[in-house]
Amino acid sequence: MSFLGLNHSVWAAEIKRRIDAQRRRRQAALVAAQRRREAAAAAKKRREATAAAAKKRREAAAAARRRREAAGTPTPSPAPTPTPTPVASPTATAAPVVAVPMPSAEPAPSPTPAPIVEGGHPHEFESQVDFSSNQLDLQNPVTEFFQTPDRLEVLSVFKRDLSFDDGAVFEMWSFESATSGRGFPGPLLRPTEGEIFHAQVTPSMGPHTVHWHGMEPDPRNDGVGHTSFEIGGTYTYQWQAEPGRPGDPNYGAAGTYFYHCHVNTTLHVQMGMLGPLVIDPVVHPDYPVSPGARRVFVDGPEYDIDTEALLMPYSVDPRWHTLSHAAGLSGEDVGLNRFEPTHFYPMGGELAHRPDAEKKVWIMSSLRANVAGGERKPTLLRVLNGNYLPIYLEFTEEDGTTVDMAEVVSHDGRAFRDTSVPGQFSPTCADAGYPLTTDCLAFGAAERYDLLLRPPRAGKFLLRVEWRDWITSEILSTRSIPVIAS
Ligand SMILES: [Cu+2]
Repeated sequence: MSFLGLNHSVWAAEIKRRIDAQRRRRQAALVAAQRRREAAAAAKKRREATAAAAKKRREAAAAARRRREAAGTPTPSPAPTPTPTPVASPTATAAPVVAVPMPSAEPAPSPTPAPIVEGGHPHEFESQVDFSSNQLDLQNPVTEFFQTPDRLEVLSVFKRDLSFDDGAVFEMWSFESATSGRGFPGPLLRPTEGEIFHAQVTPSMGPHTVHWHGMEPDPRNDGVGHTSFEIGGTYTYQWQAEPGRPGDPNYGAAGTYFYHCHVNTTLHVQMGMLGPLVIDPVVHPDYPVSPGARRVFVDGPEYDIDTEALLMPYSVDPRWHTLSHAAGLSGEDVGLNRFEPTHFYPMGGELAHRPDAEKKVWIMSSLRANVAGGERKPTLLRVLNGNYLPIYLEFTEEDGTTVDMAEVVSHDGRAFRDTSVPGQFSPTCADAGYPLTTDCLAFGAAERYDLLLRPPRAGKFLLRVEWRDWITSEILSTRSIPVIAS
């Protein structure tokens, strides 16, 4: 008897060899797991000892300071901490086209930084590692090097049941601004390049953080709970988006981003703690903007402000929406490795016409797009993958025939340019003669793309959104959004 060309006794010996090998591997894995557990326990002990030592050092330093002060020894008096004035006014949320005056056709210079002012308190941490390891939950951290902001947002956190457009109701946690109301996704934040941006965050039901995904400020202001502090009271995040320079791929931050909480991140983001962040470009004299239009980046294409839209595919695993703030953080298994969504939503709509957030959820039911070659500038669609599944988009006729009508102009805040001649002016791909036009787009969690829509004629098209399984690519859900071209 033979099986796959082997006779029976050889095959039986082979099976025994494989079973033995499997048993040895399993045994080795068990031993390795035990060693890992022991090492983790030892590391935890070391961390606790380090934290206790750091706390003692801080207490000793504070006691010494008090003694010095009591003895009247002159100590350098700390500068008073500037208090930010909340600007809960339209200037904080409206996004005017800001024409930044430029003295010449030279590349846009960064604004002259104001003199550095220390935060008004002694440095308590010996190194970045010390800082990262030993201040996990601070109630009211101090903003170091505090500057006067050009734009200030005031954010807090809410929890409420929200009903979606299929009638499903979920407990959601998200951000609200001074003027936004309590809806989902969080309010649009929209600074311009070069502005000093402040977000004064007071998260109720904390601790939480705000991470500025893709902006890369310094660690204190990056809002990653694991490498800096978590906020229980109030903290003012501070950063400045870098101004772009025409033809230079190495400068500029204009584009589509998002912000999200970075505490127990997997859960908190799914619960709704995210919102869109758009950085608008500075206006360069060589690249003025037409009335009613903006540029995607400093020398990028102009688009129509009125029809500019956001599409943020999102999905819900209802089981996750019954979990508590710190579920899974103490080593218990609450199943955050299993994301099994059953509800799928194309969040978003026209940015200039978002309904009152108290109308709860903001879901794209249709999309207006300006016909290619018409008088109006093209429509810009900003896409942001706000869930954990890969997304596939397709533009089609009503009968399903695909239509090349989306020009991809930038990705994750970076312009697509022709950089084939290093050191020379790098035009956009369209200006270099090869616009990146497509009928489809595939993108993963947290990715952003900026698409200029160029429907070939007036009429109705479809934008199909597919949520796919991240391993098998099986289509889990589909939504078709009418695209009305005029
Ligand atoms: Cu959070």
